[in-house]
Amino acid sequence: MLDDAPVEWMYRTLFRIRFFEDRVQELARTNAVPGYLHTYLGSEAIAVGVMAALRQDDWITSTYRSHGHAIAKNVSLYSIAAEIHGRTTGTCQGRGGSMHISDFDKGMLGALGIVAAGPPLALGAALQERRSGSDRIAASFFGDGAPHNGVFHEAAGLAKQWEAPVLLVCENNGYAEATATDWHLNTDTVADMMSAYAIPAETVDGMDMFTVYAAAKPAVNRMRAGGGPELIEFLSYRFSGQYEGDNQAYQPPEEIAEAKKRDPVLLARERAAQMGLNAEALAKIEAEVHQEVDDAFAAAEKDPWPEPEDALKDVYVDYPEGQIRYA
Ligand SMILES: Cc1ncc(C[n+]2csc(CCOP(=O)(O)OP(=O)(O)O)c2C)c(N)n1
Ligand SMILES: [Mg+2]
Repeated sequence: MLDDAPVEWMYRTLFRIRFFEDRVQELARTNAVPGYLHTYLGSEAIAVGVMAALRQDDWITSTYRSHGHAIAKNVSLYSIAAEIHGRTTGTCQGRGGSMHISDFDKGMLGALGIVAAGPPLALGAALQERRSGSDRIAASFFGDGAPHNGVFHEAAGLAKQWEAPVLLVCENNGYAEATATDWHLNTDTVADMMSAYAIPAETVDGMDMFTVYAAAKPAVNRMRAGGGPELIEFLSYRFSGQYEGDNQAYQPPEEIAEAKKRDPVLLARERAAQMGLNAEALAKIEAEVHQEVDDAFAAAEKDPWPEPEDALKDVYVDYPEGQIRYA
């Protein structure tokens, strides 16, 4: 199953996410960007492995922890950096910020601040594609806290009723805010809940990007060939706090240290030679990605801020006279 993995893209993308998020943490520490910031450190392998299994024209939805998903969907680092900085060149012209990165041209339907807001949107996109005869599918990324919102269950139930090609990607990173997963889940896993909907589901390691890919690819293939929804729960660990500034007092230091032994970047570097990348090739990729991240932020930081009146733009659709259409 790994024979067709886009290996070089996966390494580049993994490093893009890690180096980008390292920079976001630095900026947060110096209060250099407005608004809340949630980093994806520790779960990078999930976005990389799933996106490697998807096509560019497939749809995804994301959460407030969205930078990694956007980067892996090939949204430009520059436009994400500019959005985080609130500049007019950002993906939402600086009006969304870190929690609202979207880029429809890249299939990124949106980062959403509301827990479990993504699955129903992905379901709508998947349903539309199936009804129109296209083989595009949709994937929704959400955390282990999402099943506590009723809309998650409505989306799962309807996805199965309609056999919509939606891949439910649960990122079980051990915590929902300050509550450990084994405290807040009634079942052992999120996958366990899916039997209620007859949705095929499995729980898989989310730290090794090739393991993620090997689980996601067959599910994607089944859905693309006409199959219905599936859920994959990937087990990772939240290296950072819930948000930047959270002191992580509730995460035992030894637990963090243990999880970091299987840091997705560490595992990827260990497997590089086996995947056909020697030390020199790997170092070159890492150096290039460092430069990309530097360039993206350097450019974004110089860009203009929106004007106050821009806040009212694009709130309502402004149809030209005589062109209102009701679908
Ligand atoms: C509907 C709703 N309820 C509560 C919140 C507040 N809230 C923000 S993040 C979060 C925890 C979500 O945890 P999880 O789904 O595990 O995602 P993670 O942050 O671990 O990626 C909560 C409860 C919210 N944003 N939306
Ligand atoms: Mg979580």
